[in-house]
Amino acid sequence: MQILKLGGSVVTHKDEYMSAHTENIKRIAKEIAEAGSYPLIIVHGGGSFGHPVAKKHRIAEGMVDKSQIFGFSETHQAMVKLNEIIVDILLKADVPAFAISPSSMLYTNGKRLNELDTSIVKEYIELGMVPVLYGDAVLDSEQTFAILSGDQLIAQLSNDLGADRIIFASDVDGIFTDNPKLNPDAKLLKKVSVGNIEANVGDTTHTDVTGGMQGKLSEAAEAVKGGADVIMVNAFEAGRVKAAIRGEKVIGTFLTL
Ligand code: IP8
Repeated sequence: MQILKLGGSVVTHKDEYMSAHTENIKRIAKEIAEAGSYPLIIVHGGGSFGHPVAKKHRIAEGMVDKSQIFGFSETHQAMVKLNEIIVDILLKADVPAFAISPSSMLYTNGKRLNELDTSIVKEYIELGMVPVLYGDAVLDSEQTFAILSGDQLIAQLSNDLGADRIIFASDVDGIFTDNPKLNPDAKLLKKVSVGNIEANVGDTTHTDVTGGMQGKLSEAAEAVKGGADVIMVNAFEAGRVKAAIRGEKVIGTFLTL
């Protein structure tokens, strides 16, 4: 079983409020269909849908004021809208996608997922479907509500369901020796041990309420420790998502123990 994370920078125009990157989503959907490698779970990030809304209403900090409940709902709605666009495109591309809303099946405890009932996800997989989940605004037992990142969800799904491979698709080739957006001499690292990650991936945290790339790496480390192969690829380069799903040689960074 594989899990594909479609980062917010891949499925949305990050600098345009609530603007889906339909062109990218269509190409990637086609690559997924062509790869034809199932079982597969897709998890997508929030990008310019979930993050700006969550930030405006300070949802990640939990409930401090009752008026935030509208913002909590709006954050979830933003994610539902993005999820609908993605699932519609996947279905048109012949990927048997099925939308699953994380906030309807789980809650966090102090921003962390502790127990996750994966039986529903498992049943959809057994039916031959591709569950499509996402980072979401969720109930939290300590702070009333919280933002669950798609990456945290992936780490837990991977460990509970025994995923063989996780593919993190983003807008960068992987992890570099220096920030590639500032230093043209920065070199891509083909392998990085999760024990000594000092990521140089550029600043992706400007609107991310869930910690950007650093947050992603610490969640990915959990999945690596759980036994999954983890690879980071650039989804803006045609063919890389398809090759990664097929387990072929591809430009990217492998995370190891
Ligand atoms: O982009 C966060 O998911 P992420 C989703 O995977 C929301 O961190 C609701 C901001």
